[in-house]
Amino acid sequence: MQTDDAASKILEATKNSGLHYKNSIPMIASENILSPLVREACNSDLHGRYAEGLPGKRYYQGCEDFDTIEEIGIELAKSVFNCNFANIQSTSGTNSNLGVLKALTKPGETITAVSTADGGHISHARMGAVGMRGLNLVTYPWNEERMEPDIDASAKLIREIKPNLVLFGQSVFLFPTPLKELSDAAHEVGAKVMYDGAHVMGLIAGNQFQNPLSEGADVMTGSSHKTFPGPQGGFVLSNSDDPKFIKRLNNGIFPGVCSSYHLHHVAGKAIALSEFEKFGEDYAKDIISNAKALANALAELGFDVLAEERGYTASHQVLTRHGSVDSGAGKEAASILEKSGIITNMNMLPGDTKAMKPSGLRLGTPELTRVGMGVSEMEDVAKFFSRALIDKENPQTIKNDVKEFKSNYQTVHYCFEPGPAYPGL
Ligand code: DSN
Repeated sequence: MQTDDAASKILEATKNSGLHYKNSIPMIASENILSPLVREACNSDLHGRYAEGLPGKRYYQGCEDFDTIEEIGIELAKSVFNCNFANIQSTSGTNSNLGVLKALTKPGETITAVSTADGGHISHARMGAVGMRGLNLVTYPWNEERMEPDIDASAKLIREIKPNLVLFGQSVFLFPTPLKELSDAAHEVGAKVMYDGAHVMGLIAGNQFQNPLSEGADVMTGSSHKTFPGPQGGFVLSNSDDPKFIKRLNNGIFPGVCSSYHLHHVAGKAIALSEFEKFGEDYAKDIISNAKALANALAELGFDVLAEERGYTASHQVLTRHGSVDSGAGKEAASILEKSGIITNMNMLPGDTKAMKPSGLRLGTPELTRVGMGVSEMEDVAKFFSRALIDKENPQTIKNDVKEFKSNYQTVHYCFEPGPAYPGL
């Protein structure tokens, strides 16, 4: 292949990145891999095309076939998420959040959300989308034992400050949000309720976590590429039958925060939705049973796993603490694990105040589940953790063993045509 230096380096690094994941144990809770059919849609000619507006009401010619794709995708999203309205255009979870903030708030209004220190997403923060919309942010009192907003104190807060929008959902997300109780308080003061399900979209669609739209959320946003295993992108969903509200949501996305959106990813999302209809419930169940098995195995080996009293987790995530708060021990652990072939991320846990020196790790099971690992493999994974972090074995020896172990898990499952998980590598 004829390339210049830069292109060669980029292609080589791209291949190496793929090989890194292929030969590792990937446990970033927000990541996943594509099925062969979704990958085909994402690699199609659609990647360079434009379509602004909604199906049948476009600003460009040439959209007839794409209209078919988006119409099918919308119907599938409504069916998979059991709701009346779906917009599948947004290009990420944050982009969905920005669109909804544009639709439902005005600068200077007040929003309540989970603080980033307690696991809230960056787009819920002043430094992110909430700040960009010029909103006053008030964060919920947090129950550290239960790893959720303190129900009584948060309901009291909502009744006192009367926010315009009440936002729930986190990036560190072990347990369902007590939504019914808190939505009642929000609706009493005339606030709309928004639930950011980015991390748990697949668990919700698979009926294994909570059903925010029937527990009081007026709108749910989320990513299409975490526990919901599609291409990178977002969703905006609602059960409202108010056409004005729906129009505001659609307008929040276009022309609010997207002009063109990523048509190839919309096609990929639509295929992922159709695969999820058939395989999603099993996938969601397996992700959660793997997370529970991993948490139990790590705890038995002596790791400090959070939320023991609640059974450690009811989601795709497990949290472990590796030293005292703000010690940076989580960062150190993530680095040792990566040298040992295990990809994780450091994370702030209750008490930590420094994002770059946290004491914790956040571990996710979506990708391991997708390549066919089950409960017994979670015990194998926990043993690799123990060798790296407790026994302090030579990381390279562990990395070689991880590569051999992972060579047995190279097929993507829960899709129409199981195929190579890391194709072309
Ligand atoms: N920051 C991402 C995560 O890993 O949770 C979500 O956007």
